[in-house]
Amino acid sequence: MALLNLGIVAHVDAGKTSLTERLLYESGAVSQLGSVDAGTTRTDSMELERRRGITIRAAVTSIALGDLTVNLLDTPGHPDFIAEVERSLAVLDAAVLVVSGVEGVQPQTVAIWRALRRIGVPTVVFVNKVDRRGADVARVVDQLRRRLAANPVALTSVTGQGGRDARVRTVGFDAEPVVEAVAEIDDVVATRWLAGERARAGDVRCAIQRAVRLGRLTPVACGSAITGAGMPQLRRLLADLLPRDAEPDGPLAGTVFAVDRDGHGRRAWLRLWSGQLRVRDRVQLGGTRPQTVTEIAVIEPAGVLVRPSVSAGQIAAVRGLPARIGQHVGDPPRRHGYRFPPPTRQAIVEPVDPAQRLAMFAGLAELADEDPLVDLRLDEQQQEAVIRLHGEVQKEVLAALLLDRYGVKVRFSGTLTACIERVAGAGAAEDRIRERGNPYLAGIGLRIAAAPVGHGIEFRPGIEPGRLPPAFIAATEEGVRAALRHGRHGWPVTDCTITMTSSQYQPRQSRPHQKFDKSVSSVAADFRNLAPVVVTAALREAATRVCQPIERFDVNLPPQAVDTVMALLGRLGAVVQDSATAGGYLDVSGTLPSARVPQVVAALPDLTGGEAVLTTHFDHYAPVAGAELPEQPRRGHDPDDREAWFRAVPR
Ligand SMILES: Nc1nc2c(ncn2[C@@H]2O[C@H](COP(=O)(O)OP(=O)(O)OP(=O)(O)O)[C@@H](O)[C@H]2O)c(=O)[nH]1
Ligand SMILES: [Mg+2]
Repeated sequence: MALLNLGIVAHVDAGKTSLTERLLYESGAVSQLGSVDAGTTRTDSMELERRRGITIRAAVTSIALGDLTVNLLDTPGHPDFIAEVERSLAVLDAAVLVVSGVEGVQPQTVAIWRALRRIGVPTVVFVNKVDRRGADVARVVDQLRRRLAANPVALTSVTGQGGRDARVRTVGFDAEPVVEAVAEIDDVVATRWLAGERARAGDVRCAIQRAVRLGRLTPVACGSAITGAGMPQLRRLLADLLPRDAEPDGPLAGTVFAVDRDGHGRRAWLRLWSGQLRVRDRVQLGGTRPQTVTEIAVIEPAGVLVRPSVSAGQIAAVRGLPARIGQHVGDPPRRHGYRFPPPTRQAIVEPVDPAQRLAMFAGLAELADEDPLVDLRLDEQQQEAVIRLHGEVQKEVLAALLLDRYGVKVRFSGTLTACIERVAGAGAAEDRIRERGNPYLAGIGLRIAAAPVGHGIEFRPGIEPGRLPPAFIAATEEGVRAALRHGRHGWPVTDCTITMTSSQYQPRQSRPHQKFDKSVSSVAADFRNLAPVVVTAALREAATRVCQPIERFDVNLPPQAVDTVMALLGRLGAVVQDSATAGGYLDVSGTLPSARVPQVVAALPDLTGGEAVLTTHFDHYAPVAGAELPEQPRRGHDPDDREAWFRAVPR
């Protein structure tokens, strides 16, 4: 049976969850149509999602469209949860980009569209809410062309839009405007078209299918998830136009895109690209030891069903693997990664009742394990938990999750700008066993060097294979990564390569009848604990620069406010790059440090009589120094005090 993993993506409130629910209902997967507003949809199943009517976590369901099984991934639209979308994109075969027929293309639509194109996900656009007052499908199609630079082809038409009776009709593949649009990008159709012959619907359909795969054409359908208008047409387009790959045979390969917990424990959600995974198979993930799969539940139109195995193309919830989001089994197909903007703010989380500190740490650690969005940085010495954030809603969600699940009430320190540290040059350091007060039975040499922006942290076990047991290499990497979470100035270090240049260990003592003796044999913890000391020394030589996030802003100013707002922007360190007048208003765009955005947002309503609209999004990191350095929420121990480190982490 052919399979399609289809993402439903869009800006917030476009109707993704309602559309998913409608597709489930129309295909018979649910017998009653759920509603977001009543908190009864299949995919918004978290208590908090139901209460707030927004999607927070991506959720998978499945429907049958004729001989095609479609797994639907309903994703969140709120920008605070963009990382969740990013993970879903990594496992999709195709996507439906939902755009509200009333609100039209939004900044978030643009961001998601760019990501889809960059990764090469075939996309169909669904213009939703044609039943709502103010809906204008033609305007949205025009926005797709102008703001997304898409090549849209409308395959449905609507009558009576803006009211409950809006009706959607199919536009045939052989209709004049469709053939004309396709002829522009397809030679087969163009040849007939130019010769004045009548186009064959089958040819046009195949041409669209090819063009969708290459991202050269975007089919557009419209309708309403609430009234059901346009659903038969959308279902047909999904079945007709999107790729259905034959199930590939081959070695086992899969990607973990979500982790959650149910009443029976932890589950890793895996999309299998090729091969087959069976219960009791032993699987290796990352550098860990092979683990045994204890249960497999496959997403099928009938539900999430416990099965003996999962095959290529399918999505399953797997138990037994300590998998983290983003990890791979085997060698998955290479996809061009796409990273959405990083979180640019951070806050300290504290229990309201100090006696709940341990319970809070345990809860946060579990949440961080399920959701890398909870970028938790535990400061063991100061017992603080710092969370990196995309926005305020994320705080609320985290607080509600901690309360609902773990009974811990928390509060946040004021939100601060989250900086990073970039490595300036190159540095190296080495610690050997029993030298310079090294209390660990481990010797490590490390070289650290700056890498291009966006490279991330790359660890290279540069020493000859076999020189050091793999478990010790893995422990060193763990220690290195942990150390890089706090650079010399306390911010996380990114974009560098760390190469292991030397190693020493004491082999396990294996005299007969003698028990393993930790005092004379190296253990993984020796490497995990020593690595940060060596990293810190190498970083001192390499030096790091603190960089702050800079946002791009666009603001639309009424004439009487131009002078005061421009003066304010100048004072706050904005760089104006462009300005143009339109309809008496001045459109200004440029860059501004993230840390200053709240001040602009707070001042604008008064300065402009509530008339200015400001939008901002992350642009880049730029070095910052001196008085401009944003406030640090916390300081760790002195990075150069080796003795303090050894005392804090005894062997
Ligand atoms: N009139 C009308 N309302 C709709 C339609 N689709 C969704 N809505 C309403 O729009 C609101 C948002 O719908 P959702 O389905 O939660 O939108 P979403 O895109 O999943 O939202 P997030 O997951 O929070 O990003 C709800 O109040 C829905 O009832 C539609 O076709 N017509
Ligand atoms: Mg939703």
